[in-house]
Amino acid sequence: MNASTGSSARGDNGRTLRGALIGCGFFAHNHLHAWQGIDGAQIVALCDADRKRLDHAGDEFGVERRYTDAAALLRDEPLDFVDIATTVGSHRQLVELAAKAGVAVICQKPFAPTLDDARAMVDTCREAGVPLMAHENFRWQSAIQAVGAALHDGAIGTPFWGRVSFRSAFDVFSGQPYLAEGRRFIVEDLGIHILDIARFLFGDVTRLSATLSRVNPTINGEDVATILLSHTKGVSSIVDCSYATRLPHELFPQTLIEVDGSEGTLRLFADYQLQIHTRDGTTMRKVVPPALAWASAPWEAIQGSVAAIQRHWVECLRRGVEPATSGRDNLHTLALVEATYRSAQQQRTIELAELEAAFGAAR
Ligand code: NAD
Ligand code: 89V
Repeated sequence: MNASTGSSARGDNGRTLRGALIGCGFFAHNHLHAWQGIDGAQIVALCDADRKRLDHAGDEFGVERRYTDAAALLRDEPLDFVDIATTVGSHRQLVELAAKAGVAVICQKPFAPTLDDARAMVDTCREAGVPLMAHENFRWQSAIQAVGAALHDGAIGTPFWGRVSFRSAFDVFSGQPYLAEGRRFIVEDLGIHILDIARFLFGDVTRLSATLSRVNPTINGEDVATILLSHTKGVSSIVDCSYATRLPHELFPQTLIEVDGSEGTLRLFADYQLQIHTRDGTTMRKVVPPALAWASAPWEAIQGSVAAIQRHWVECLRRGVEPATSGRDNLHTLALVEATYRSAQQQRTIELAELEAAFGAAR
């Protein structure tokens, strides 16, 4: 599909799906580039409350139909789905608008500011019969998918211990100034991805305990988090995140992974080196991000994952199946975020069952 020329490819089993993007800010350009490379879907309209941003994106991607009001967009455009790339404060209102209009929804992370909001969004979409996916893209990175596939194939037997680690000093604040302003920072914005990867690899969580700290004095929220998790499948894992870690070789946005299993070990080292060791020997291979013409350093892995999750969405819509990172699924990741803050604040282990009520009928 090519939005700039108006041409579009069709999926094998149907017409081209008509999508609209709401929120044309910093990250939305990755969504728009990715949509251009996905067969069977086309972004036919854009919406942003900020006219300048709207026109900038519309001109760059050749999308003529433009709205500053999401309600007007949903009233006037015949759509199959909306892709919401605004910041978290507007997510519930926009998801509910789409559900009311009977339009399927993708919603960026953090999916909602609270678990109550998230559950309400999931319930509203379920009642409206509208598919809902959280744009939780990190697990869709090619390196993370390769780790998941190796564990799934039993490459190291049964995992019993893991570590999922993101340590960096990259300046995220210049592109996303709002990240410096919130009372919460690294767990809500970045840890949410790393916790989701831990869930993806090791299964759901029964309890966790966490410590948080702030090293950078110019921001409001925490920028270091260390979380110890017990998973239902018997794995103990550590999720650690930092934006205060100056390394000789800056790794942003790489996630490093260690897994010990009954038959061997798996390591995802820096620069996408995947090592698997068993009694039979050691293998090492590179699991680099896909080469996308529009990718820009150092964001390639994230950009590849944006393309992958949006492709997954189109496949799921066509087949009528729930996306892996559905709104319902994301409640479990959001619960880990909430439990992390609660554990650090109350200096105790949190049983995830304490947050059970938050899942309600959405489970
Ligand atoms: P941004 O502030 O640069 O852009 C948001 C845009 O949404 C703005 O242009 C704003 O005018 C518009 N907007 C806000 N409310 C609106 C409404 N009700 N109707 C219409 N337009 C509205 O933010 P950003 O940095 O692009 O982040 C957007 C989202 O993407 C955030 O939730 C952020 O966490 C997420 N994000 C995800 C990744 C990732 O890898 N998954 C990376 C960066 C950002
Ligand atoms: O993925 C994100 O949500 C981004 C970043 C990678 C910079 O943390 O905010």
